Amino acid sequence: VITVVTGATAEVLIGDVNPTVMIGERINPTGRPALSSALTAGCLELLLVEAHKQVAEGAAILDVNVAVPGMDEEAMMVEAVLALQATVSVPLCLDSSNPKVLRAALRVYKGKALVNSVTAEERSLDSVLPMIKEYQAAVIGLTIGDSGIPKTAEDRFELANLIVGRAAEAGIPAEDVVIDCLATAACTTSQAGLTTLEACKKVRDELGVNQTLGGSNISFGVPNRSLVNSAFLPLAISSGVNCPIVDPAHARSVVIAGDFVLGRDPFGARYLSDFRKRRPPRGEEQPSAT
Ligand code: THG
Repeated sequence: VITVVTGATAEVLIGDVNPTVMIGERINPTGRPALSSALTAGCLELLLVEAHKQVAEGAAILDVNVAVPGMDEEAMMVEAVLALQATVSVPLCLDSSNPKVLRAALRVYKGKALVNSVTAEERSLDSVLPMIKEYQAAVIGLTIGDSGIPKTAEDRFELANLIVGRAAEAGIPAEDVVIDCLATAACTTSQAGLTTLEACKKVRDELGVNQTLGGSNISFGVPNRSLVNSAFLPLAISSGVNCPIVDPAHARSVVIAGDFVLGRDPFGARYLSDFRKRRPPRGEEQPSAT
């Protein structure tokens, strides 16, 4: 199954035989006071800087979340989408829990967006799926039901199945639904990572749809987060996640090496070209530690 999303000019294909697609997570004010105050002041400069940096680091899609408590999220989202699409060609992943904000973003979006997200709750399915159909977009389906995130992999799978089924009834094909089995902090439940990975495998094997995950959620609350994220990411990829939401500066090398060993990079062509691009010019190598 191939999911196609497009930006102002670029087209991105998500699928198991394609290289892993990184969705850049950094346009998100949560935990980032500098970005929050810039957005509050109506200044989009920092947001555009983050966009360009992430694209340079290999993000193929950019997640856009501009929810700052007390601010008009709808107006901010529209401004952000217009400014981003005027300067970057990559597709955007429109990230809001408010369907009104998502609709306003879709109205001004150029291309086929990835909408983040719909849940398995009736209220969400009823408001989000019709607009996905209307705007011919793709959508991320979170495995959250009426009683929250299920504790077992089986129950998360059932919610994924329900979302894909309800999307079909609304006229949305399975390739336009990207499931998110939800990574949660490993420090709160030690089985959290395993439960998520098990759910991902079941969704891949039984539904065959494409999958995303918040790759940095696993490490909330522990030191050296990027190390923990780097350990989790290849496991998620080998369990069926083919478009994780990540910080590309940290995830890029892991994703490229991971794709190489998982046979998604014939002859290691991408691995080698990335290595050559990043290698310092002759004579400027760092002395090795040994
Ligand atoms: N699934 C889907 N969408 C999502 C998530 C998900 N969107 C939001 C989030 N989860 C994924 N994005 C982030 C963005 C940032 C961080 C984690 C996940 C993060 N930020 C640092 C912090 O909060 O401490 C700050 C980063 C910095 O300052 O550099 O960890 O699961 N579909």
